[in-house]
Amino acid sequence: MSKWLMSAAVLGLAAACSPADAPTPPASEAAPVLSYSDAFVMEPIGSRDMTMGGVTLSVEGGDVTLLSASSPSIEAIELHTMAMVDDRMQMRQVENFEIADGEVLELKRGGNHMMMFGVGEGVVGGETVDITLNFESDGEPMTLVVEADVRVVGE
Ligand SMILES: [Cu+2]
Repeated sequence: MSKWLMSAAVLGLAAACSPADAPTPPASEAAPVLSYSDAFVMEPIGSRDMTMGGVTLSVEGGDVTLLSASSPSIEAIELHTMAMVDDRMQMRQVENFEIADGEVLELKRGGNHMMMFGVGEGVVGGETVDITLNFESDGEPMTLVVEADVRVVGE
């Protein structure tokens, strides 16, 4: 059998398993409900334009994946983990955080967190910052806008 024929056979197999044959979920199926608390951004120290922030997220009614975050006051937000590597705390960027139905994801100081770059001058203690969190659930995009309090280190 030639290579061309083989790939045609493979394509034929894939077509037989197309999503059109899969049962579609009932239209009444509700999307998961997201809620949050403790949303915060640390005021950058000194003249730095880099900081971190956190939020406690919970979900009911389905699994969700936190994909990204953005804010009009901040140029870029990354999702970071923190872990001990050779007796030293190290931060690492991750693609996403998964939250299972009924579970809670805590983004906080000293643990999983949001790393923020290009933080605007308006991000000062006592102010609030809107952060848009982008999720995916069962292939559908979801967003949640949280109002984060700007906190000052040591307060
Ligand atoms: Cu970080």
